[in-house]
Amino acid sequence: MARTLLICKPDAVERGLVGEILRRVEAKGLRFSRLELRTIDVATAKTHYSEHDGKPFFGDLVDFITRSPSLIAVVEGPGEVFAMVRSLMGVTDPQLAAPGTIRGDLATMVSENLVHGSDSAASAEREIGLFFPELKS
Ligand code: 3AN
Repeated sequence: MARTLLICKPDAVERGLVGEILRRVEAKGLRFSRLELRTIDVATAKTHYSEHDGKPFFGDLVDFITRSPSLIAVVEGPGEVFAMVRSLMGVTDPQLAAPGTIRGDLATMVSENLVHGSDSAASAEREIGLFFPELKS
């Protein structure tokens, strides 16, 4: 069984869409081994988004992800579970995301695109270790 990290970001919690998002992941056949509602602190947010450090939207991104609680999930499933979660999410920009995906159906702006999912098996392990140090492999 493989695992990946999924974050329902502050906009998802504020808009009351956590149930809808988790329902889609669960209906696919994936399972949650950890679910935690937590306001992400600034240091963790900066580490998590370090690949975007220096880009014009970095400050806004950190402000956004730390503004209110997120629902942080460890998702388990067979094979490339990170890729299954990413395909349920749709592409980064909700204006381009296909209907049927979380972002395609439920969001309109790249700055408030509801969810984060690890983009590789290696990123998944790194991110699970960042948010849940006790689960480090
Ligand atoms: P994804 O979340 O699909 O993995 P990344 O890692 O490229 O996408 O981007 C992380 C987050 O940064 C996005 N979810 C989005 O909120 C924000 N972001 C990415 N590109 C832009 C952009 N051009 N303008 C504003 N925010 C952006």
